[in-house]
Amino acid sequence: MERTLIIIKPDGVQRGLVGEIIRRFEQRGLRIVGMKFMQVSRELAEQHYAVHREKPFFNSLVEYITASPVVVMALEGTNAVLNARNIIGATQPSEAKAGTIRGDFALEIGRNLVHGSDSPENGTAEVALWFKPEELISWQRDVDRWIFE
Ligand code: DAT
Ligand code: MG
Repeated sequence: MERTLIIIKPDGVQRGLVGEIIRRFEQRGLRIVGMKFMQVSRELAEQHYAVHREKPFFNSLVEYITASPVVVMALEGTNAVLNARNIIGATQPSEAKAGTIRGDFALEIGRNLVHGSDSPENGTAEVALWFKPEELISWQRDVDRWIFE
């Protein structure tokens, strides 16, 4: 089943939005297969954002994600990547629709609360970058047959 990596960024943790943010993914039906609270190292941040290395905002992105602890989740489900990104909303919060996490809680692109993988391939790669195999649990929920067809 498709997997996506979700990060509740430092602003989400500092603002006490961890429960609210997890709730939205959980309520939608995505299944948690990994979750941890951690301080991100500069190394990991630079690896995670490697595609943005040449961008003018790269440094502030790394500063932001390493500024304070984050919650990282591996979620699984039908079209997990796309469905999670729809829950998160547009990168630029002023363009994010009401009802999305960014549309409901964020104002600025550099404080946009949540990361979600942008393709199934990156979902797989990012889950592998952030989680050791033994930190991921393959399991079934009793309710799965009422969520997955
Ligand atoms: P997303 O987080 O929606 O996947 P992205 O992968 O294009 O967006 O960029 C990663 C992060 O970099 C994004 O959450 C915020 C920041 N960012 C992107 N474009 C930016 C820009 N033009 N100016 C400042 N920060 C930007
Ligand atoms: Mg992205």
